[in-house]
Amino acid sequence: MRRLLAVLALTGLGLFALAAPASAHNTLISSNPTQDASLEAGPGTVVLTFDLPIQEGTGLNTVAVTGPDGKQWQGGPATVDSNVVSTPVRELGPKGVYTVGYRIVSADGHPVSGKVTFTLTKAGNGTPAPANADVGTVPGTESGGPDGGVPIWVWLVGAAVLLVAGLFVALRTGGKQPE
Ligand SMILES: [Cu+2]
Repeated sequence: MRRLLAVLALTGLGLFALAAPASAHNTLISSNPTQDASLEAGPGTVVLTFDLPIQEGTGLNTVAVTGPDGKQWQGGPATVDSNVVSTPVRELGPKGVYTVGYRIVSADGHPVSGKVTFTLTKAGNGTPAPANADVGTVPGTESGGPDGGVPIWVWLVGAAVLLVAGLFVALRTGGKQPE
């Protein structure tokens, strides 16, 4: 019985070690503007704060501000400072819902995408980014799951391998090996 418990404990530890990296995706913890904010004037800058540092690199991280007119309103490429990614925003135009779509690369190398929306309640005098502006690729068009990480069968196979290994160790150390 103690041996069985040891095997279960080992297996549990192994599963934990396997599962830990999967939960290390960056998570958006705050934004400015906040989700569902109502603004009378454009924010000037969009700031997205994550719980973990973002991997830096040209073109790795993109933030796009799409207006109610479907046009792009970000003023330039996104910049990363540790766990914060920010993007300048042009003076806004039509009132309505603006969507901040982001795609960043997690500390653990996995891409994370999502969006924040806010509402402009008074039309501004701004003009959208020219169609050929270098503002990075527009994120949010790919439809992968919220994870985009390792498929579940990898964890299941890992668990099975650990279980077999645990049983093997238990049998070897059990002193009842078949001759
Ligand atoms: Cu990950």
